[in-house]
Amino acid sequence: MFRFLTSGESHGPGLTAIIEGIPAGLKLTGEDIDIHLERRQGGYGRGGRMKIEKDRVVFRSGLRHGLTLGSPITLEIENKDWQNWQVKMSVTPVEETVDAVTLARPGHADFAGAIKYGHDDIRNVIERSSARETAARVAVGAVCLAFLRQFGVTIHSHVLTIGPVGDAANSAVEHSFDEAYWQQVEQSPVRCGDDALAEQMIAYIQDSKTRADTCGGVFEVVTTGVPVGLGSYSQWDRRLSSKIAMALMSIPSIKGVEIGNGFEGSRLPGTQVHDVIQWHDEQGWQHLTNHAGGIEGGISNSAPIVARAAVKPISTLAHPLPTVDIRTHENVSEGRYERSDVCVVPAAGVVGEAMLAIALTEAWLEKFGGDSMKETMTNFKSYAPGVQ
Ligand code: EPS
Repeated sequence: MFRFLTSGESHGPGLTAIIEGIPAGLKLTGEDIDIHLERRQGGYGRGGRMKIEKDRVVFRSGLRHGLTLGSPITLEIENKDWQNWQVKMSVTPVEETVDAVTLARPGHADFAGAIKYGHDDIRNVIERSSARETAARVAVGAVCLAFLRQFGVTIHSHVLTIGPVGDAANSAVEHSFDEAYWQQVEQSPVRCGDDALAEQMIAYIQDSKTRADTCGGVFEVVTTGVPVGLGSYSQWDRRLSSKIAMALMSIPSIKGVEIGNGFEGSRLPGTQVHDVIQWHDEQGWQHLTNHAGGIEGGISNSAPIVARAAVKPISTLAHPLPTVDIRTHENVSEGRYERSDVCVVPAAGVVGEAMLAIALTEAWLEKFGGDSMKETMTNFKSYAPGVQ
């Protein structure tokens, strides 16, 4: 069974993840993880914090001489900003007076979190609900990606819209196997493969900043190399589509998820939505189109898996909305601002890749099992030829 937990506060000493269930014998290096940590830190529209952090992984367990042992893998990422927060975030009582945060930011976890846990200082909520935690998930996802790569799986993401700029229905499904396209995405500050559109997106982020506002958008994740047969229709929670939807929906700020042509498909007649199946002597089974996003009946069908997620605008606003003081219950016309990002959609796409890698690894190990990479590979190879 594959599972993981993360821990850590945004301005505490660091983030930790413990992964269980990755088979023994997988080759893993710090660079496999760091490259994705760096990608997550980038993207036009990030705030001051990313100038402080330089996320790098430290392995604390589960590896020996560069190979996984089959034991729990512990990953740590340091918060460099901790240096500036040692009093405010001390785990032991401090003599200094630390101002409490009492104004709840609309749209953040501040209000519901404070009421739920009985906190009268919203700092106690902010620290764990912060999207800083996604750095740990990207590290876990990078381990999963290293695992999936052994079987020929690729995972890419790109940004389709920022605010009103772009078209969320403009899928990159035709670029699924086009490495040049994905390299172009990596070069773009907004992770968009269309240069003209990327310029408009950047201008919109700049404009949002000038207006002291924030902006959201839609990213898409595209996966190739997944064979027919991951997931199952036999129970609701075994559907691959359920696992992917949950994985993407768990990313902070995500308010919508669709697989394949999702919401657009609901407006079209069935004859224009379903993908015709054919047999080709050379390529084997093939769907002529991929509106289903690679999943039918909750099972992967070997076509690229395509999922999109809607990211709401960041809720920390330089021009704060009216809110309430959770201690005094006083309604105030303007809430509180603290340093934040203007747009995180490009970074969220990188987190989306990680969450897809996590969902697929869970489904992969459910299907193929194995305590060692050798065993998992043998199981995979004995199955794969039968379905090509
Ligand atoms: C975040 C607020 C900002 C972001 C942070 C998420 O942090 P800070 O309050 O330190 O300026 O930079 O994102 C990260 C730290 C990160 O690594 O992505 C929030 O409130 O969610």
